[in-house]
Amino acid sequence: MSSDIADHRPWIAIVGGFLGAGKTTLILTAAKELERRGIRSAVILNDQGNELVDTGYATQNGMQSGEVTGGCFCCRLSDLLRVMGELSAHKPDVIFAEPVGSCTDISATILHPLLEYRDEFRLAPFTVLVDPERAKNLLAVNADPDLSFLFHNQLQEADLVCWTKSDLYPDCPEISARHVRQISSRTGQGVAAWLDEIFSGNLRVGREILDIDYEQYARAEAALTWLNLQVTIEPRVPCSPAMILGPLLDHLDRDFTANHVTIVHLKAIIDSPTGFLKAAVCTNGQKPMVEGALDASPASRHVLLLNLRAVGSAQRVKEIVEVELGRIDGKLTGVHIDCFHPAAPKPERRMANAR
Ligand SMILES: Nc1nc2c(ncn2[C@@H]2O[C@H](COP(=O)(O)OP(=O)(O)O)[C@@H](O)[C@H]2O)c(=O)[nH]1
Ligand SMILES: [Mg+2]
Repeated sequence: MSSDIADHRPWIAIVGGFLGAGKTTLILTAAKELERRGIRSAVILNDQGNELVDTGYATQNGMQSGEVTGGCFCCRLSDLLRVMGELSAHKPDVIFAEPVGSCTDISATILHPLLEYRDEFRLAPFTVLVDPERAKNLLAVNADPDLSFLFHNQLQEADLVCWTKSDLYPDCPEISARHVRQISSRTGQGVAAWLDEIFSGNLRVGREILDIDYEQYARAEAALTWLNLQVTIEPRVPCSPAMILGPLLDHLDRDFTANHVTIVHLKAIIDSPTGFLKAAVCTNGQKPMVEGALDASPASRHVLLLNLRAVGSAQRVKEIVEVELGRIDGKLTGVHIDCFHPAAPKPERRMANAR
């Protein structure tokens, strides 16, 4: 980290990468590492919809957070600047920002516009995280063309690429990125070194500006379905959060697979007076990765947030979720489901000629 103690401008560190790559997990792990060094951080989460599992998770981890919702950072640049300003009031040294996992063209629409605010903020190089297993699928010749388009563009504009989940995948496919690292948020491998590198000032910020076809970009994003759900559940018989979340995720996975809906990232967080639980899968048939109080005592009230990103029809996805909610044995209140295909990206600003 810069040793210039007279410089009070917070760092803005944008951590991108495909859905489920490990962005939120890395940001929370990095924040803990920075805290150990006496460095204060905050995070800005971003989504096309409201009711974000990531924000719930960041808050559960005690992290100061802000949100830009209803569109990606590039389409909501003024909101991003406003939230950066709001968080700055708490005097963080670092503000991490996590763009939507299907988003690309970040260099032209976010990094270069933000560089104009260098009097207020220091911009770190743009890190793009890559899950090696996802990369293997999306680099294959028979990959889904829409997902593969988004993935390739994300890789191309990275200032720094980090392979994630090295505890699970010690080997990574060959790619042509200039700066590559390997990290695991689970074991901490590479996290401190990554932080040292992005705050060293040695890497150029926004090195690559994409030459991207916005019609193809819009089609690729619209092939995805987004579902954000919030509901309060009062089970007929008090039960633990795991007893609600486990069967619900199992049934959703089974129904999506039977209906040819491809899960890209399904994550849920359930908050109960006896504890909270988070579970996520990044593909159909995957055993959920679970964090939190698996052994929490039974409770009579649970608040569930669920975010799904999938390939398939929004209407079908919503029907399946509604059927599975109806199977929960208890009273459901405050049900709010937002389900849609993302709208075409329309950046507030695009600096195509910045170099
Ligand atoms: N084993 C392992 N799992 C990880 C690691 N980082 C993230 N994950 C899991 O990968 C899933 C997606 O992570 P998340 O941070 O939500 O991805 P995002 O969509 O890019 O923000 C979650 O279930 C995480 O627990 C890691 O380093 N090792
Ligand atoms: Mg996330």
